[in-house]
Amino acid sequence: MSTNNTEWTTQLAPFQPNFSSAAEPFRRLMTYYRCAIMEVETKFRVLDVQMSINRENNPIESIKTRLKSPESIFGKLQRRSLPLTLDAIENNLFDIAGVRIICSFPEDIYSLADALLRQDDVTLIERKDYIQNPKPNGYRSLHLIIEIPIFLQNETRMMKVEVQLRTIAMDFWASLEHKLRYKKSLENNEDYDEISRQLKNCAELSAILDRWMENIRGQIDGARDI
Ligand code: 0O2
Repeated sequence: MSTNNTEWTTQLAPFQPNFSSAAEPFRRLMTYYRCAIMEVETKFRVLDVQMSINRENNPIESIKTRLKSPESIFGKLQRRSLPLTLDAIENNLFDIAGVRIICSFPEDIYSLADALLRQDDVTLIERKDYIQNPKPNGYRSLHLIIEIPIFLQNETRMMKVEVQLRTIAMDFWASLEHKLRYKKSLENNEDYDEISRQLKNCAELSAILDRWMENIRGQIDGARDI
């Protein structure tokens, strides 16, 4: 077994409590991801303040962040038949650090994403536009996997972060759909197809709402410019 395997196996305190004293490398890696989350959150907070100077409101409604739990990391590695090593985590799981940006309007999503990706120290690894191309169930959001440097005491480390950008309506739908999907009784429910159809209808309604609200903003901005 490689050193990394040993490190990883012993990371998982919930699964291997006897080895918890060797959890340090895993904890250190998680701390780096936490630092990366802070860096990305700050970048968005700066953009929010700067973009609000030229208009009368802020493009960002709220920011949520999360660090993937050891149980989820372990489960994802197993599902993908990947070795239980720190290298496997860093090289294959790009959603350990997650930053979710909730915007007022769809066009704010693209303005913010473009502004972020123009920054010298941000590298785009992957972009999935589920707003232009919603998932079959109706899910909408813009997903970016980016790589950014974190500046530590004696080194600079490149870290990957998943950024999800959504409107309030997209977030409202995704949060409820997530809760309903994980209800244990749902999968075997004979109404599953009907429930899925209704959820998709709700997603379409939320998209209409987004476009409508954006039109209203356009009208208000137009009236102000006259
Ligand atoms: P959590 O707890 O939010 O982190 P991958 O995760 O990379 O193996 P995939 O499908 O390639 O799988 O990733 P993708 O499409 O970028 O989506 C990953 C994340 O987007 C999910 O993370 C959710 O946060 C969100 N998401 C994607 N599809 C849906 C959906 O249909 N409904 C809802 N509510 N959220 C979705 P996690 O790890 O599943 O959950």
